Amino acid sequence: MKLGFLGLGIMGTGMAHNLLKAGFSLTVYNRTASKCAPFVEAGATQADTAADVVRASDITFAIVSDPEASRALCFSENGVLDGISEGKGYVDMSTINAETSKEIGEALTAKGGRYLEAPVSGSKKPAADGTLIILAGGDKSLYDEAEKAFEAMGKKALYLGEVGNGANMKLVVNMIMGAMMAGFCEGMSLAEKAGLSTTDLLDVLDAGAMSNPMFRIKGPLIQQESFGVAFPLKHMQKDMRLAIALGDQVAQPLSTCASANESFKKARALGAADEDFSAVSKAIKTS
Ligand code: NA7
Repeated sequence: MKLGFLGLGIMGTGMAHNLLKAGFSLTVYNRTASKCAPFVEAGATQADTAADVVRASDITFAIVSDPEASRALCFSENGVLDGISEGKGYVDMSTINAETSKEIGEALTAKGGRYLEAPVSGSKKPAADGTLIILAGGDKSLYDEAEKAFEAMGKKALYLGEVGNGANMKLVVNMIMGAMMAGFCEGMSLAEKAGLSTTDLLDVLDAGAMSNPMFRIKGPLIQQESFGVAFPLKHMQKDMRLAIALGDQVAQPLSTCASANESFKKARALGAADEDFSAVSKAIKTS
């Protein structure tokens, strides 16, 4: 089976490498073409356009920034829609809203293509380690055919039904994560300002029912204000924004998420958009 991959950012880099490692024949494209070089070195074929990747592949995977990027990749000249034809599969793994996903799916299926949304839970390290959690919605035959590729990229894949369910599940999961991170950073800052040791706080948290890998991994980075970039803050804020819009649609109050979103917006304004989402700490500490 010939696979294609579009979008070689933080996530796409790990995922495409894992497909190559698993022995798949892979054609790659990235808007900034220079990012394809390491993949060509590792055995991939580089294409000039997204349409060329789709033409060369049975199934094409994509993971780009946000709804605007997913739309641009699909609908622009020489985009995915130009390359799609009867039976070909397209799997968009970006975190986007259900409306965008449906719009892309409908356009592709109208030309005989098959569409699956499959956003992933997990950031840079799980992408590199092949331990992502894949949340799929859409064409079941495509899901079944993509299973071996999902196994190379993730530790768990769920088929959640129609297009929109995968997108919405991902927004719910990330909304919880964003609210958790904002609450965690508030606690770290409060402890520090109240004269407590944040190392002691991390010990206490890790010993009890709130123990979790995110606090364990991000805690020391927040202490050192050395955030790195596993999951860009601008993408987290985009997910909070999209989750709040989903809450509006179904009349679900999201007070905690909306409040956390304000901290992420402030962090963007402070210049932390391209830092890790734990850099929301900067906005919280200066409030
Ligand atoms: P990154 O590292 O910011 O990478 C974003 C990728 O999206 C990168 O390949 C970009 O290409 C590509 N991109 C952005 N805008 C466009 C447009 N308009 N057209 C085509 N390609 C585009 O993000 P992550 O890998 O961390 O995250 C990807 C997704 O997973 C995102 O939805 C997260 O929320 C979860 P570039 O290299 O800039 O040319």
